[in-house]
Amino acid sequence: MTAATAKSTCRSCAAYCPVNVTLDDGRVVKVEGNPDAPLYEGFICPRGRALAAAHNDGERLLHSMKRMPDGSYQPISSVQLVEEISTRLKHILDQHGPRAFAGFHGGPAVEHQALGGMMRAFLQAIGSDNFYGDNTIDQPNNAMADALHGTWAGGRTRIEKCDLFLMVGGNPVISKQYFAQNPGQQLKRMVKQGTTLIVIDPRRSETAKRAQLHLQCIPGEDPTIIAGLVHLVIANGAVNKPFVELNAAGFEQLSAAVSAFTPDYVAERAGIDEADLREAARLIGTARRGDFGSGVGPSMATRGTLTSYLLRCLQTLRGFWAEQGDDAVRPRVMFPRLAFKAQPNPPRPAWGYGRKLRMRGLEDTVAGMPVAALPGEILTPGDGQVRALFLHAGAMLAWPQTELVHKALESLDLLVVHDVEMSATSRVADYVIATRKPFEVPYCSQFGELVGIMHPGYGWEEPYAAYSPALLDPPEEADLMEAWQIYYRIARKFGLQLRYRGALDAPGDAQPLDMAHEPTTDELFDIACRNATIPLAEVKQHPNGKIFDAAREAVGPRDAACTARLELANPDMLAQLKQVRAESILQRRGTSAEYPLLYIPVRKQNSYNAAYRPQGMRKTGYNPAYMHASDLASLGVVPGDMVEIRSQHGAILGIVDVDDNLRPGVLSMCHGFGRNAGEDYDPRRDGANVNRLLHWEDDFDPYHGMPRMSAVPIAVRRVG
Ligand SMILES: Nc1nc2c(c(=O)[nH]1)N[C@H]1C(S)=C(S)[C@@H](COP(=O)(O)OP(=O)(O)OC[C@H]3O[C@@H](n4cnc5c(=O)[nH]c(N)nc54)[C@H](O)[C@@H]3O)O[C@H]1N2
Ligand SMILES: Nc1nc2c(c(=O)[nH]1)N[C@H]1C(S)=C(S)[C@@H](COP(=O)(O)OP(=O)(O)OC[C@H]3O[C@@H](n4cnc5c(=O)[nH]c(N)nc54)[C@H](O)[C@@H]3O)O[C@H]1N2
Ligand code: SF4
Ligand SMILES: [Mo]
Repeated sequence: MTAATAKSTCRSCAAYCPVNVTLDDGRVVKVEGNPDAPLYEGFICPRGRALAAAHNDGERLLHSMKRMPDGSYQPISSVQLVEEISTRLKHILDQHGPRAFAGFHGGPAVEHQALGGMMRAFLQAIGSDNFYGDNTIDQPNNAMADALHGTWAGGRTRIEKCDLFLMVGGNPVISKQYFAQNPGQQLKRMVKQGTTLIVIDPRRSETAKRAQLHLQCIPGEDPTIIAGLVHLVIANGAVNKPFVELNAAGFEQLSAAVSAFTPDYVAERAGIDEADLREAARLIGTARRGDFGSGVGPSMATRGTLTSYLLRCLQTLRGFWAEQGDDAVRPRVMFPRLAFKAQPNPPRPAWGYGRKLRMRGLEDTVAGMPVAALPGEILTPGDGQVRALFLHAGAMLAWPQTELVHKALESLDLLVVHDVEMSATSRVADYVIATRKPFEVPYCSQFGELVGIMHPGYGWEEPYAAYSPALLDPPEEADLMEAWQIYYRIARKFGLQLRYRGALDAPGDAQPLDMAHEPTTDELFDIACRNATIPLAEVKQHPNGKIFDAAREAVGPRDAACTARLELANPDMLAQLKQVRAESILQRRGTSAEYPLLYIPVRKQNSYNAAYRPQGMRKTGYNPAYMHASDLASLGVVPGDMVEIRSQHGAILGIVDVDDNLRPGVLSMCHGFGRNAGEDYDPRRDGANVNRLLHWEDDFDPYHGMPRMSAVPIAVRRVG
């Protein structure tokens, strides 16, 4: 057989770049960008190219593994695995009831798109509400703020119509969160065409470098800065009064609440120039149309919901939402058609769903079940204790307070992890289910579209859709399962009838699955997409993906009967804002002579959270601890030196590097590195796990429970 090129899609992050895959004798030899695909301009990043190495990695798991009594792992056939897991789970459920089981839907869902639907179907069939996901250690602030403020039924403004874009604590050039299709080029073009880019970030990030104005703030001061901008926009007379009078409530209360956030107070507190703050307010106040985005920075530095809420209010004060007649952004393609209207969707409750969990009274929220409660729900005996967990995530390297997470996972009666390697998280599992690689499973853009409905940084502004079939079979000797299959196969053993549906379908719309003949992933896609605006069969005709003009929607007029209003004065948010203004800044920030620096997260091109890194991606096997040259000098260290980084909650060893784009006093380091609690790690080989510096109860959000994961006070000292 000779080499042939096939079309597919990279699923190594949620940008879903179309790729051309060169196959030789059923082996992936090369992965390149697909220049014939719309929107992406042939873009591919190093992690996409590394998919060839990822498919051929000799360390790949080809068989599922079972932990033996001595802690070692032995291969187990998938038939035997399903048998054993079913028996053990049945015993747990019979003894302790359905809530003893929890599922966690994390990063790998980007690759395995039928997983979420099947996990929900299984939970429903056994009667458990324990569906956990990443959102409450990521950006729950978006869903929370949308609920508290209300949303605009016309959607956001198309980027080419904006003469301003404000990015708060996000770095799309690297993360592809916002402008996901070739972000560097998109931003370059946008700025060239005259759109003003403002970035608020303690680091002069790759995105900030493209901005006209960069506010290089002290981490954790986003609520202060955004309140200051709201104040200035009001003081400058830049409120879009007709828009606000028609569409919003609470203007007077909001004005009063931000009045103490004067430019001098804000600039001093946030460590920025007052002139820059005023300039940002002027640009926001004079732009005719604009849009705002935010990333993990403000979300992780606590009070993320307040930051996002104030950003929504600022957008509303300026009327920066889609106008009647606009071409709607993110129209539904793989979901049922949605009418866009130039009117508000009213606020709705953001928290208080479901039952109270036993940890700090946390409960289900619009952003999902609080992950912050899960380690405690596992470790605390009594009714509601989680005893069996199926985990699709790199929890050991991605969840705060590593020691506690380790203790919790080790204490489970049954931990099942899906993986492609014996990762840090796999090494605490009872069973590791060996999983297929991306080109061995089909891809459908419905999941990406769903993520874009929940977070404005994802999905496609245009009515784009794509489907890629599985390109190759796993190696002959392999015995693998797709992530969703474990749920189906256990349900069959339990004699349960599963019902499957698309993520936006009503529960009553769920279709009974054939429990005698296992469906294929393609058949599950067919069910999930059966109400799509563009039939999946039509999408399949276009191997490069396609912009489907038939799915385009114009923003319609306001309903004559519409009385909904966007809320500018949510009492909880304004109470939090009052607290921000009243508090002792240093006490809240937590820096002191003992902990003089602040740790912040950063994302790099070559690593993706805790996700598997193929050989080609392991060049910098570790995660350097970046600091400004002036901080290195005052510590007496040079790049390559080893330091101890200590927070109030724990300490790690790191290898320092210089990054003069950082604000002095700030240290940045990627998460997703290091080894497990109790395992020795070499910071030059394995990197270090920054989650050891964090604690679930540190300055946590009272509703979704997310703790402080940025702006963490630390001390750094030289070792060795
Ligand atoms: N290559 C790559 N891409 C990824 C990922 C990856 O690991 N690698 N992860 C994916 C995931 S899971 C997500 S959620 C997205 C996240 O996407 P982004 O939110 O764009 O993530 P980051 O690149 O970490 O950007 C966060 C920025 O916030 C800044 N920051 C830190 N603290 C503060 C603060 O207190 N205030 C302000 N204003 N800024 C602050 C940091 O300096 C940084 O530039 O990226 C996704 N894409
Ligand atoms: N300190 C700190 N912690 C963070 C963050 C931070 O910025 N700082 N970011 C948070 C955010 S935003 C997020 S979204 C989470 C992400 O955290 P996770 O949801 O854990 O996501 P990943 O790290 O992408 O998960 C990858 C893990 O899944 C395994 N895996 C399982 N199945 C598969 C599969 O089929 N294919 C592949 N390739 N791998 C599989 C991989 O080996 C790896 O262990 O981390 C959060 N944690
Ligand atoms: S940005 Fe890179 S990792 Fe993400 S989908 Fe595109 S090629 Fe894959
Ligand atoms: Mo994330």
